[in-house]
Amino acid sequence: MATEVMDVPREYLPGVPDWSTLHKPTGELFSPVEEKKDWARFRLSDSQIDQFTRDGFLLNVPVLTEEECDRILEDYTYFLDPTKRHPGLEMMYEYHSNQGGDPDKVLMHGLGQWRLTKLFHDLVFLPKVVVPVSQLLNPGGKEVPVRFWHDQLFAKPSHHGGVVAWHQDYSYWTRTKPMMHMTVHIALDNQSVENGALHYIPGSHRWTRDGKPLPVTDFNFADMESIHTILTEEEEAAFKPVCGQLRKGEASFHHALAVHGSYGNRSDRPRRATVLNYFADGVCSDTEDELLKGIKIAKGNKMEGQFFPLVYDPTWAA
Ligand SMILES: O=C(O)CCC(=O)C(=O)O
Repeated sequence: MATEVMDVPREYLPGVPDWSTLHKPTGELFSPVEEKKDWARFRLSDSQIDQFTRDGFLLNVPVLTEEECDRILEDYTYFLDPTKRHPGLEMMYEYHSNQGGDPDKVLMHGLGQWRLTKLFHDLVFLPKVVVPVSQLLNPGGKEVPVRFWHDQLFAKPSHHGGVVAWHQDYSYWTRTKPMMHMTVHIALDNQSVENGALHYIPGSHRWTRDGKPLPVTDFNFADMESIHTILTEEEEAAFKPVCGQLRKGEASFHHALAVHGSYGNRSDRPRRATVLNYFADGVCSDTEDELLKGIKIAKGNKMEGQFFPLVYDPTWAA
């Protein structure tokens, strides 16, 4: 991969910028941090870090205002409204208008929206997100430099949202090593039991098989309880879901092995979320195949370059 310095957006098609070519915020969503000392404002407290270490997730961290969510939801229509498709939609790594395929249980799922709009691009660099990720990737230890892996959209329309089956994120990411990954789930609507909030299993970030994550039990996320076919008796006994109940603009941070999932949307309002996935600088490709659509990095080589920007380095705050 060529140079790391990407400070000019390049066009994908005439007039359609590919925002992945810009490795800093545009300023559209938030004002960039100017002074070293200002990064400290975004740090989590020790008790938040302890909670994450104990449970494998941290809930209800405010990262966006309602107004910022509303602006992002306008961009969201490019993915939900067939009359408003964004030019260059094919830059996305994946786009499923209904991942499970059942027309009565719609789940829109996409990856790669950061390449399409300034707001989704800037979200990747949000200090309220990247500083905590740096802290949580090495809780109790030294903060680490953080790179962006990919983003995701999950939307469930009112009354017939599909489920997202219980899973550990790293089960889908073993093509990158070592496991030093983190997920940030941002609610763009208030989440409740009724509208298909994300749920988490406390302590499940310690569930492995010979040092590896649990195997994937459903690639389409559609069979909610399929994970139970592979759990031990002890894991079954500890399987006590906690509902995130995130408010609009709040985030949850979850460990790459934390089991999480969400039920259908029984309410009369949509449930839309945007998700950011990161890893510690130094994580390498473990495959000669594509890592994401059209993107390859030779096995054993560091994940970096256009698609995996450095989003935070603790030395920026030192
Ligand atoms: O939005 C959902 O229901 C699923 C989200 C998810 O799997 C995640 O945030 O990692």
